[in-house]
Amino acid sequence: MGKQKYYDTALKPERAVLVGVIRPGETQEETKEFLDELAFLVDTAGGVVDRSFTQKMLKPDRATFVGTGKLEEIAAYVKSEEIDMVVFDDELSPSQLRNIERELQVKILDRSNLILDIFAGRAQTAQAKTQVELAQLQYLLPRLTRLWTHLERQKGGIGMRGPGETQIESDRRMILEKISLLKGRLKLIDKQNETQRKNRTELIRVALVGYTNVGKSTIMNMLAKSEVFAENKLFATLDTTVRKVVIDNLPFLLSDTVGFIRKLPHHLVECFKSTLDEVREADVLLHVVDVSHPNFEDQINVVNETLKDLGARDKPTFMIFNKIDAYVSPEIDTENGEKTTLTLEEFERSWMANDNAPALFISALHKENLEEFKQLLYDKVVALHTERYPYDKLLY
Ligand SMILES: Nc1nc2c(ncn2[C@@H]2O[C@H](COP(=O)(O)OP(=O)(O)OP(=O)(O)O)[C@@H](O)[C@H]2O)c(=O)[nH]1
Ligand SMILES: [Mg+2]
Repeated sequence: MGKQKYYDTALKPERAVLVGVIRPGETQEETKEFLDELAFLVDTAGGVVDRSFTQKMLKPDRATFVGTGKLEEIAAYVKSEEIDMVVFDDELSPSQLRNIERELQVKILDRSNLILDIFAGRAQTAQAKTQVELAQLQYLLPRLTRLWTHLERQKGGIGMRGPGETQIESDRRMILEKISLLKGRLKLIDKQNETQRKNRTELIRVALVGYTNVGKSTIMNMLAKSEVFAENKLFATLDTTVRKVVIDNLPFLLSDTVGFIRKLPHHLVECFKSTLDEVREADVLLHVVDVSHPNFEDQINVVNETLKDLGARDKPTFMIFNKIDAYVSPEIDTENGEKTTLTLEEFERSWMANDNAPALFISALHKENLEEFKQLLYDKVVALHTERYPYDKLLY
């Protein structure tokens, strides 16, 4: 049964329709970016996006997320085009989910659910698996009465990986018991990890942080000459990897962690807090940005907010603008003759002038500005080490 479901999914990708609400003040471009990101999530989960529906609203409808007219339109489309699932760009409340399911009669996923599903497919270590399972059960608990979980159980596919069918069918109490069991297991793993971390406190710790898919693992591999899994999919990395890096005989620890994304389900953030201990306890953060992404400035804000949540916003931070090789030069707007965006040089100048967040522009893929990057790390690590161990003779 377990094998069967992956086989089915691989054979015929599920076709999805996306639904998003356009809030007041949101530009067309922003809406497009948000839905593109949702489409990328569906793609990462193994589905194919057929089309998307949007509706301008002050805020999502309490009962049905979009208006009933729009929902009918979606229902008709889903039926005539034989769509497998409808994916909403926000977390649906249990009652919204029920109402929409009743109307659409097809598998409904929301953004949280989709992210959880991708995480479930990616989790490798006992810690990550336990964290994701815990988040999934917490998400599931208020939403036990779902139509499609019964319909789709035989077929499997997106949204069906993870805790498995038995829990879905079982009553609340069983789920609650499982939640407390998983929490206990996580506490134990945390304790073991804490001991491990304590054993290597003498080295300066640098953490790579940033939005998902910006190139953190690629940078890790470049600096540590390691083989951390990197690919053009969202959330390629779930577990934190720590490597010892040596630049000019100067050793320090570099960690690579899970990427952030807007509207990350809060259960998941909670459950992944211990994975992010490495970030919380780091001496320096390298905030990696994909400068070739049209929305990179929003992504910077999302990362800063998440860092604030983690209590890691005040750490010394370097902004590492990656993928300069793929930066799209601005076009001239034909209407007013103005440039649509800044040139890379203009961006560089404005960021370099900001003393609070020292910045560096690189391409990890083409190893551009790699020497400057290493020098920056070297200087910072030496400074921190000297500050912490004034009498220590370093190897350098
Ligand atoms: N063009 C270009 N692509 C890059 C560069 N650095 C990384 N990439 C590509 O960006 C994609 C994502 O890279 P990863 O290193 O997996 O990114 P990540 O930040 O670790 O992503 P997650 O672990 O999913 O959060 C891969 O396809 C990389 O090859 C770069 O400098 N230029
Ligand atoms: Mg990664």
